[in-house]
Amino acid sequence: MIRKYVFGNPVTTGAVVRDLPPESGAVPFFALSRDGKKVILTLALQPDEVLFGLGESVRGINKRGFRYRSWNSDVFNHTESTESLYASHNLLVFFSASRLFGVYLDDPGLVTWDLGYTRADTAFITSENGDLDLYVLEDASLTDLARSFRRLTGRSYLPPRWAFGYIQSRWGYASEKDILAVVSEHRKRHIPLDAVCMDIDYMVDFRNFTWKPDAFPDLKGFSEKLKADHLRLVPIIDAGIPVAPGYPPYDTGKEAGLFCRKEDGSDFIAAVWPGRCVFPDFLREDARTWFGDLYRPLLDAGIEGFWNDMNEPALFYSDEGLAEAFSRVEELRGGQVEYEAMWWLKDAFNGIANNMEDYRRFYHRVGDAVLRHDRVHNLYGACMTRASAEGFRRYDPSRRFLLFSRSSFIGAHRDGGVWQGDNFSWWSHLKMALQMLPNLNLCGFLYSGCDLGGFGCNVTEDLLERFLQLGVFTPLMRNHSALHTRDQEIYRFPSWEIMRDTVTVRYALLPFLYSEFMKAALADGMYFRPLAFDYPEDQRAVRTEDQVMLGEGCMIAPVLEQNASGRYVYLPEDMLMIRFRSASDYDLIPLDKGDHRIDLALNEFPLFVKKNHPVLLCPGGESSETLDDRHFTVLCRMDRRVDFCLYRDDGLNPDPDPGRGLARIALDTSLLSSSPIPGVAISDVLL
Ligand code: MIG
Repeated sequence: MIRKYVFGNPVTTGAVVRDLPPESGAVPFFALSRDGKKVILTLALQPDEVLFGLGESVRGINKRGFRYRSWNSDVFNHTESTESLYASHNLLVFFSASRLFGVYLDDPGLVTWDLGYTRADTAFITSENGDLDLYVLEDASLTDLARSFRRLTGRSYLPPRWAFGYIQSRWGYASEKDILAVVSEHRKRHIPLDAVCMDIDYMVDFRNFTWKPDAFPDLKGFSEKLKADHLRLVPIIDAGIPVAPGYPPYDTGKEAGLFCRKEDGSDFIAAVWPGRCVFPDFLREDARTWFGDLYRPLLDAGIEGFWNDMNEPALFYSDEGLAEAFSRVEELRGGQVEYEAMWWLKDAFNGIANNMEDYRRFYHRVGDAVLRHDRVHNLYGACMTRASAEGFRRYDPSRRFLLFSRSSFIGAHRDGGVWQGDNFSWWSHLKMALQMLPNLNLCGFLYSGCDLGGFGCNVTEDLLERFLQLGVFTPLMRNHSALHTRDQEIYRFPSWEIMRDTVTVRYALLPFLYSEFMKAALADGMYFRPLAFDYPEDQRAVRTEDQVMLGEGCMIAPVLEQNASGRYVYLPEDMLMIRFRSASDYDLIPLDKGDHRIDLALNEFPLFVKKNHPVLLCPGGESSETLDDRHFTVLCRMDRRVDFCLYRDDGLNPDPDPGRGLARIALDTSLLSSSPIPGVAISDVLL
């Protein structure tokens, strides 16, 4: 059951696709109060209550015990104390022995989630705007609730199948030559690879939709040449458009009046990579259409995938902010800079980026309404994603394009995936990435993954290897790193072979993982889930923070610690452990329900599988297009006949029929008699 309550005068965000009549009675579960225009929902938490949701946010899978703020932020430096990340996903599910319900705030402004922070036993949820649609969801199970929420907000984005291949990225690849070197190092060593990202260095002066003519003299020819080798280019696009008369996107956008404006009607200007920029008013349909069509030259050059960046929007500084900082400094010039003035001086420039004052300086025009940006801040990136997706659909409605964005809001899960933003080469960020994934899925973002190896800071070999072991299972499997950090491509390291072997596991599993993903997406389900969804009665499982369910029958439990030679794993039921070293080298070990210490050398990582749920391995390949997805080795711990459906399609059809494309596989218990491992069937299947 879903109930909707309307407060004030909400902005239409497009997050919800079902039109529900608003209720007139009191909101269940919560006490409601107001502070000025703020709406505050208060709830006494049950002692055993566990909270899931908030998609991209720091800390545990269970969100209880911290304060989070929905306010999309460019936070390269995030830590456990960071209240806002790049995205805002305002769904929270309350789960305890006595109740199960979810609350969703369709509110694009600042929302604070005080979940046991001010008082350990109380949740306070505050909408700063006070204008919102509030939804309360009740269902019999967590799984049902997640599905109801997806039906409310729409089906998840479907990426093309090649987007499940390994992607190499680095800020700094600046030419065909750089990219070819990356490609040839992978191909030469048989490290599978499907795509290479192009970061801002491919552009002329960081201007969107341009590319350096010297570095990419024939982009179309280049992309075709790569495609012949089953490789794709994935360029970045930023939100800002440089103020540069003569640069067509500026001229055409200016002419049509499509940029965000200040109160006085002039364009809002702030610096980002290309220098002083204007910002497309993505909330407007005409601006989205205009922007979506700007991708055409790149699409014409054969590009089939993009990543959208800086769309919180990130602002280095505004004209006003810069002027203010200088005037503060001027005031102090020549005087004594003592204790307090010193901090003041420092902060004059420190606080200049992504400044709240700047977010209050500009406006969006939607229909007749003029909305100050801070009221709708969290919608900006989502509307950019929508602009791109609509542009791709207009360009070629017959195929899927790869698209992943840094900033997002629920609703954008229909149009694209997300990467988890700038992380660091930290073990703690490896764990954080794992913990975010089930909550991102709950909020609809199935196609996601983190910067494997870490974006900022210098990675070490063991950390990259452990990141890749997580990445084997994340839909987006991309190694990405920042300019000036240590080189992070697999081939840079003496132990590249074990990393390559890890990537081969991804390719052996690719048809199976793709199938699990598509089945989840098409049925409004989740690819990653907290264990609580499968084992709601099991208190250990409900509170497990370092293991995650995958697809219908699997569970992952990556090594998250430096120098570990293994880890403890909790099995909520009897499972089969597949301990991988490579696509062709793995152990099959049936394990009983309970606690296990698992040895996992640096090159080993496990996949746990429920009984009577098969895992399919194909012989692999070096790209998603060349792998052999007809011959499989099927692995299954079983105690009855098993019927399984593998979902397959051309990987491009934008509107697949979930009922078709299912290859049926039947496993009979007679297979067990010939197996070297008691209770585990190992069978070759030809589809
Ligand atoms: O201010 O394009 O998150 O992935 O490499 C940094 C350069 C801008 C931030 C993205 C990151 C990308 C980087 N960008």
